[in-house]
Amino acid sequence: MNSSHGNNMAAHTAAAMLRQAQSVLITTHAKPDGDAFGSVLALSSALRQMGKQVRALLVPPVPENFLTLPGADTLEIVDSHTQFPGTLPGTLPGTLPGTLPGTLPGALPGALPGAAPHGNAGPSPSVQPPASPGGTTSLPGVAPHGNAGPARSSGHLSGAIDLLVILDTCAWSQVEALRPTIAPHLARTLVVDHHLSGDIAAAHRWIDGSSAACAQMTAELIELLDENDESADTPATLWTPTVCLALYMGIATDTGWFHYSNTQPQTLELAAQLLRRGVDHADLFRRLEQTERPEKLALLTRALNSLQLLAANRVAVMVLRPEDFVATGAQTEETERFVDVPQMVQVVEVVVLVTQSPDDLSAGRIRVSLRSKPGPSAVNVADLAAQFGGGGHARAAGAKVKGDLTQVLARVRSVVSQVM
Ligand SMILES: [Mn+2]
Repeated sequence: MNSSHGNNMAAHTAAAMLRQAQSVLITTHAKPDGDAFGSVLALSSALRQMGKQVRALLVPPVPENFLTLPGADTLEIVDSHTQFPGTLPGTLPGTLPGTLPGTLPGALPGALPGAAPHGNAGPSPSVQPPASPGGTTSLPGVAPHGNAGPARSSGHLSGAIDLLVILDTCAWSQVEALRPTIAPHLARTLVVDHHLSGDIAAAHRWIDGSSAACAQMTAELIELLDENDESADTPATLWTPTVCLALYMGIATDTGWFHYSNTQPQTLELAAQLLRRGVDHADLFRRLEQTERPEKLALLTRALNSLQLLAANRVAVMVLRPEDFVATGAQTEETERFVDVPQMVQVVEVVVLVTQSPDDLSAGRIRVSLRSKPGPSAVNVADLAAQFGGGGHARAAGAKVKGDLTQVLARVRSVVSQVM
């Protein structure tokens, strides 16, 4: 890990930055998973509760079932086919901790009408954005998603953005669509992440590789913001049903509903706290985990038919080809969790899924997903993924590889068998 990408602050410093910012842009990695989505939803919702102006941007694809969660209609989905402006309008308040320049190069002259005054470190009353006739968004390339009603409070930022927040990733490859928007503003960008590898040289980085989920870190921030929110007349103001459900979504999905090795005492303590605050665990499970289409089951059948056991049955390799997607009508993203299935076999230590959907084919890539079981002889699949130009966690990693499917498959078999 490069020193310019590791942790450089504590939770309370990150919370102080959030507290001082009046308008915040929050995003996460493309194709947000439950942790990314839950973290963005929880933090954006909590900051709005504090009266801040917030835009929360998601880079698609975003699973449809996520969009049924309360508060999801405040999030904006970026149109990745539209070019973003290289800079964000507005001026810097100059009140954030650290050394920030007074004015952004390339910023539009002056703040737009309705911009909140800055320099006030305390909580401010909710700033009403100026009316936007007939439109809900002012940033090109962003549209509110259509199936959960119009975005309520997003897209109305008055023009000045104090702080950019990137959650659950520190890698440019995962926020490529927003790179032109973010890159000029790294001096006022805060990364909150539980992945150790990354290359976004944001000035402010709270990175905790020991945390089970970004949502667990987000909960710590919300706890600190809640404690310090002098505007709160009752305790737990920020712990609304929307915030609690979103945080629970994040920690539950990133821990495989609390069965992965990353599950910590703190994770379960947070889960207990969120249940006490009213989260309906069974309802959330059904919303998130029991909404698949029959086409996915047909694709899983094909994946399992392709399964080969190598290295004395300790390695399971599955492959999905473009024709498997065509024959079943399944979508690229419907391979989610397939790689977990062969782990039900006792002797299987490592599972690899090599996928090339029609989308992958036209993008000229092959996706390699790797999983390993915990234990004294656990294989670090992040190291294996690195051999294919990818990365991830020790137990769950992946890579996108250029080349011919047959050749990549042969190389995967060889690399994985060698470490067993
Ligand atoms: Mn995560």
